[in-house]
Amino acid sequence: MSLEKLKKIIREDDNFLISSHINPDGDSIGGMLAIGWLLDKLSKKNAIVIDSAPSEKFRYLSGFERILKYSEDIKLSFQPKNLIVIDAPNLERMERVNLLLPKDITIINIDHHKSNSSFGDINYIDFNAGASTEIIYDLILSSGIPLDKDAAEDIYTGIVIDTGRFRFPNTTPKTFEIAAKLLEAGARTSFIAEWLHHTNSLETIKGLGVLLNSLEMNMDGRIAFVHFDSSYIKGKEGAKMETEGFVNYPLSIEGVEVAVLLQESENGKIRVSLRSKDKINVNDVAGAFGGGGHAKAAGCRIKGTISEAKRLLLQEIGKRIKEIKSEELRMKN
Ligand SMILES: [Mn+2]
Repeated sequence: MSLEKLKKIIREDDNFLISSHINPDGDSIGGMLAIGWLLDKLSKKNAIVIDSAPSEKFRYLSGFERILKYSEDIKLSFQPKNLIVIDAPNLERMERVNLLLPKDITIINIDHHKSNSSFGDINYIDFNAGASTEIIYDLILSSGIPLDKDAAEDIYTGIVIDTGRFRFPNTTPKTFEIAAKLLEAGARTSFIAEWLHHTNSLETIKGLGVLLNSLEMNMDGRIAFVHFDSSYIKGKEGAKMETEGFVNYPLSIEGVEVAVLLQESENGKIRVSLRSKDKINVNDVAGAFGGGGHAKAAGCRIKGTISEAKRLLLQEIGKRIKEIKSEELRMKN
């Protein structure tokens, strides 16, 4: 139903602003670029704007340089009539991009987050999709425009990132079917695997060393905290590292249920990445601080210092760990 509405608006209307959540991941970036690609093919005016700069790791995607970082003096060459938000559970997650929206803008919400609040005028949501780009694949397919290498790589990147390289349970037969079509369409799947997951800069590897040195275990080894101070992030080496995937190292420790990566950012806020093995829903934890994401991967921002953020998170995660522990005790007795 909403697919028909979405197809109609894309075919008949114009002036599309494309955005996603702050700190966009590969699914957000691939998704925004794939939508931009489709709108270009349909000769529609479109611009991609996000609150924070995208990771350079995704610069192999065609059109990467089209992604604009929000600034107060940003000027679009057209007045947006439609907003397409990809991979964001609510509009607040776009942060300052909200300032660009005229009152009467039509909001199109494309997402797969279970926490999505259906905030759009058109909601094209599939909770069973492994990635937002899986949903966009269906949209492109139904538009009749043949996929090329560029669009195929946008979509493939979203899938690879959000399914943890076809590892998470959100990977379905359809995920593999789509991936096969993308490979046929020219996506460089080997290159993407090598580049995204087996290539690191020297600064990244050194940064990982620094991060792992900050490791702190809590609640009998169930929660692992790691953090970066702003002085390291801003420093000569820290500024050049890519932190994507770092949080998976503490998560991989046997017995750990939740891993938390904290990074001091400019505005007095701590950027928090949360990962869970499977017992704790970190989307709920992030939600307690106004953030969101998925049950096993979520993020939020907390005002204050690293240690204040840790204390608050420990309370929030700790009470969930206690529930698991009492459940385990019950099972034993
Ligand atoms: Mn996603």
